[in-house]
Amino acid sequence: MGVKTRRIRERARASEGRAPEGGAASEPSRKSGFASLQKALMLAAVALAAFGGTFALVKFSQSRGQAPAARGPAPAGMVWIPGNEFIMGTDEPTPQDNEGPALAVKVDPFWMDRHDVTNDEFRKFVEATGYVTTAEKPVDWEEVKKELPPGAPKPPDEKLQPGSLVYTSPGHPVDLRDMANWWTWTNGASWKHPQGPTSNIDGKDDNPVVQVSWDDAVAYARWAGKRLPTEAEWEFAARGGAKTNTRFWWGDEFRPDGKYMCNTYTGKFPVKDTAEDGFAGVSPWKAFPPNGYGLYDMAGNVWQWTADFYRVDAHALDAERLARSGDAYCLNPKGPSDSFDPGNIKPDAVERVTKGGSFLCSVSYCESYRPTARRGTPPDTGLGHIGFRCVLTPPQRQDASK
Ligand SMILES: [Ca+2]
Repeated sequence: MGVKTRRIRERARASEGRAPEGGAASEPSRKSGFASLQKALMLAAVALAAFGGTFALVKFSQSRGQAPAARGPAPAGMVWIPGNEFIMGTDEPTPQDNEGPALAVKVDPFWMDRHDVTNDEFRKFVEATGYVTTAEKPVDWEEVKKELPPGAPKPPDEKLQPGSLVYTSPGHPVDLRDMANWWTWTNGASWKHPQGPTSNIDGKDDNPVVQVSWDDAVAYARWAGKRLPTEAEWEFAARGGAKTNTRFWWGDEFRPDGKYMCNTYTGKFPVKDTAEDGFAGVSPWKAFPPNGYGLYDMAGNVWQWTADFYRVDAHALDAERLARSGDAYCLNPKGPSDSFDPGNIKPDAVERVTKGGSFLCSVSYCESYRPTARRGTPPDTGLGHIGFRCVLTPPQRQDASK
């Protein structure tokens, strides 16, 4: 077991046994009680069915010489991700202590949306189905209570109206451990009004849809006949087929030849976004170069929901299972069967993995536009910097799994 693995496991055990001390989690990843309460002020509609808890291991030799899958014609708006072995996670120093240890993984081929689901695409889904997103529904306190410790006080009624969390710059340096310093519960915020009721998405058809919960993303994917990617599929695709892992998908330099490769927060977070990369906030999907697979925005712009449950120690647990098995890699891992985040008020509250970072990520904060970066977010929580894209399993894989 590596040093990092041991550290994560020790931290997990300590948290399970007693309340974590101040240094238990890496500072940027800790959530204050207030922030967690705000996050919990949304419907706790937890869908556990899709991808929970399975984990497949195979002998290295068993898949050698496997014939490449016949892919058929490309579905509209999707690109072919060939699948292969790769190193998931990293042993390098990272701002948050949840990305290691590095793990040998193999994913099978799949189709992936070329870009995040846009406002225009999500509008078509809503018009076709009449779907109402999480943020557009009143908050059910009886459901929210299930995500909070016993005895948590009921918020005032005005906080239980439809709404979501909106980013607001405090305009001055703040404690980065407390996300409540820049996220504000805003009645009337939704995918149609991402910054609150007076905002809109007019002229932003090509922007990724935001303020969508995991439940909303799953509903869209099912309507589209697709699914959310696993964390492993997402991370493999984010590498763009590069032969070696680098800090960013395009290399180790954040700005090669001075060029911005993705939409991040420029300036000192969260004081002032200087928009040196051209955007303070969400950008349209073609604004920055695609990776080697032709995928746009696999770094920055908006975080992307994945299917997996989030555990801070997920990679460590997988590494231990892999070591016990004696196998060479994990095949198509689908994440843990539950959630664990010691930075939360309720460490076992359900969270799903988000990947890719956003326009709010910066060198001075979380640097989460790296492929290995990961975060846990409650599935009933939409935010102004979280969107999603879908994947599709080729028919021959679907047939093979029957
Ligand atoms: Ca930017």
